[in-house]
Amino acid sequence: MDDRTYTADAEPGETVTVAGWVHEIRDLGGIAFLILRDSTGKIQIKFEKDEMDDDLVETGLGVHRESVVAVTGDVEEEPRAPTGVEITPDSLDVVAEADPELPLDPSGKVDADLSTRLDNRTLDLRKDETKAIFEIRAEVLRSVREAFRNLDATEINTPKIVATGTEGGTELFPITYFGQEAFMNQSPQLFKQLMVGSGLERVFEIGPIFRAEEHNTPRHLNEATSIDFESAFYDHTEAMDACETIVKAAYEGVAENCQDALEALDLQDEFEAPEGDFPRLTYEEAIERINATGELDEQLVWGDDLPTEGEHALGQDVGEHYFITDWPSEIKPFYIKDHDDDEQLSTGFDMMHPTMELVSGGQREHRYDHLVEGFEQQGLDPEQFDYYTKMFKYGMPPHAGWGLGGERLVMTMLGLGNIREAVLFPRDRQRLSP
Ligand code: AMO
Repeated sequence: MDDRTYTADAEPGETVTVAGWVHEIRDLGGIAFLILRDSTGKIQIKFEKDEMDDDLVETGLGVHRESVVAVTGDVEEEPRAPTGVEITPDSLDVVAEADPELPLDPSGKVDADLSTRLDNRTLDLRKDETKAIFEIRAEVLRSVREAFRNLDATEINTPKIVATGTEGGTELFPITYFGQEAFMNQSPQLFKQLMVGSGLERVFEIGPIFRAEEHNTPRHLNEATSIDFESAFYDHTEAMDACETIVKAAYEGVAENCQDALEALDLQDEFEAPEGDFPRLTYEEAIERINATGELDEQLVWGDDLPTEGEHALGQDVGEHYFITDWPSEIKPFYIKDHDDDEQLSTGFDMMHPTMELVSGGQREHRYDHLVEGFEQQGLDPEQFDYYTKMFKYGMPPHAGWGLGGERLVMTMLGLGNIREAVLFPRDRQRLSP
């Protein structure tokens, strides 16, 4: 049973047992301090060498940094201690001794490169700044879930082992499934669409997506967390409204509930939840504005996908979250619906942070004949997707939705230089373990 007192709860006048990691030992001669750290903070343990049991002093001051210890003693007020209180120990147990050779320094005094940190995440997460990222990530997911519930969306979980891909054939991870070829799912796209025709109507999912892309960049992962939304009877503009609501809710949750974590990252002054409506630019306006910046060597023409430098130039120009709407149909996937009055133009949209794309979405093609035609045009065999298309024959309402990259949301919110900072154990070209 965990009957210890958290360091943050130790009050003067009490006798407590605290337990945690040895953060630091400061030996000043006649007096020495052991700084003990737990998930709530740090507390000073005082050793007055001449007045205390020799064994206790020897054990307490001889223990290696990052060992786990349990200390019982009286809590006293001490204005000079970092937290204003200290403990005079009656007993100290070394619960788990740490090797003196640490692969990285959790006190943060010695910097470690990202690769060393990722190889030793347990130690890395003893640092306040690293821990703060994951506390904020958890709050993002919590507040997003709450905001989805406020939109009357039901949380779903869909298979990650699938028979076919949806987001382009080259980015699939094949696996063997009882002697049959299968794949890790790239997106819950088709499953979430099937749910809008069910009695659930409006759904969301937070789960892993797998992309076998070759990119080894600071903003791509091979396993990412997708925050997906889909709603019956929504068009693309209503889906964009929902997207804005969810992203703002994530920021607001962090602003309200993560002050300590923001301080650990030194972001308490600059962190701001976006206000006002996100501007909505058409694709055509976007390429005109990118061309006008003069940042690209070659001018973009209608039908081009936006290169990364183009996204950056436009992001700097716009300076806040924004949408790009009305993309050319030919560069959006088969499931995105075209505008009724112009087949060249799709209802697909992207939502952008000034530095990168966060979301793709759109209204979906819900008419059976058009959908099957779309598969054929993209060179996909509609037969293979029969489980999906056939449900469009039994009453599939118009619908729209989107997918938001969870790690990109955290990365852009905190200004992290590398998406891997926002993942406990990232999967990329080099990393399959830990
Ligand atoms: P898309 O492929 O654009 O759309 O993915 C949606 C969002 O997911 C994030 N994302 C990634 N993040 C990190 N590493 C990756 N390799 C990666 N790939 C994607 C991005 C991206 O904007 N089915 C559609 C969504 C929909 O229409 O509902 C889809 O998957 O932030």
